[in-house]
Amino acid sequence: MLYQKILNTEHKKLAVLIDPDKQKGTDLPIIVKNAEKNGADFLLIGGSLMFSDIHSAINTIKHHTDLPVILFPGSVLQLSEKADGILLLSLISGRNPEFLIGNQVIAAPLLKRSKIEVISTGYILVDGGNQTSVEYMSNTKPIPYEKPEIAVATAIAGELIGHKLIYLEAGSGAKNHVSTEMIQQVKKNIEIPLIVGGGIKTLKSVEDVCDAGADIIVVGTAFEKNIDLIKEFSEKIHSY
Ligand code: 1GP
Repeated sequence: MLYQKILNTEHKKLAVLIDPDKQKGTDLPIIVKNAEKNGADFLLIGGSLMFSDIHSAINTIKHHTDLPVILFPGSVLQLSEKADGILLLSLISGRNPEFLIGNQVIAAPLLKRSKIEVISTGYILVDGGNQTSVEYMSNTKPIPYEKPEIAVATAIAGELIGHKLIYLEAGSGAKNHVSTEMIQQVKKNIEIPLIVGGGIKTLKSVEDVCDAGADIIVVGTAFEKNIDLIKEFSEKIHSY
């Protein structure tokens, strides 16, 4: 079971986010091989909007690595039975019914008949200082950066509803990652694993989010710019 194997909170984990629109051609094998070699724990694949074909991107990934591939879908068009698992996201910080339950209903028949492991995830979008694609595409308002109490209440609600993970997200390419204050307070108030992503660009920010209590750290943009950071970030995360 992916959930038990990969998402247990005994050790912190690094997830590399692959956006097939950005990591394509020869870049895709390079980043996935680098991720495996340097100790990344799993790959997330997805994006708010996708022009590329997700199935062929997963084929390429699987050809070059044994790392688990977990869908992180921006829409139902990003479902693929070739993946090992899916973060079935419910955008619980928002009030858009399509992203709370509508798309999940559309996806349910395919998920039911497939062998993909489904990991129910309470997805919480937080303002990271700039408007991100996820904010625009989901038509939801992020939680204000300096309102950790709203994130805490949202995360508790997510856990009580039955989600297996909470994902605190500043959005891909965010100017600022979620504050350490917010991460700490959310972590203190939930039992389920906490994923943090969006705007994590430096070793110092990796250290800060780890110290604050993130169990899984997701990085995409920084690795697109400098692939050598995978090794650095992975070593830091696994030193905990
Ligand atoms: C986005 O949390 C992920 O959903 C990763 O964000 O691209 O900013 O690293 P970055």
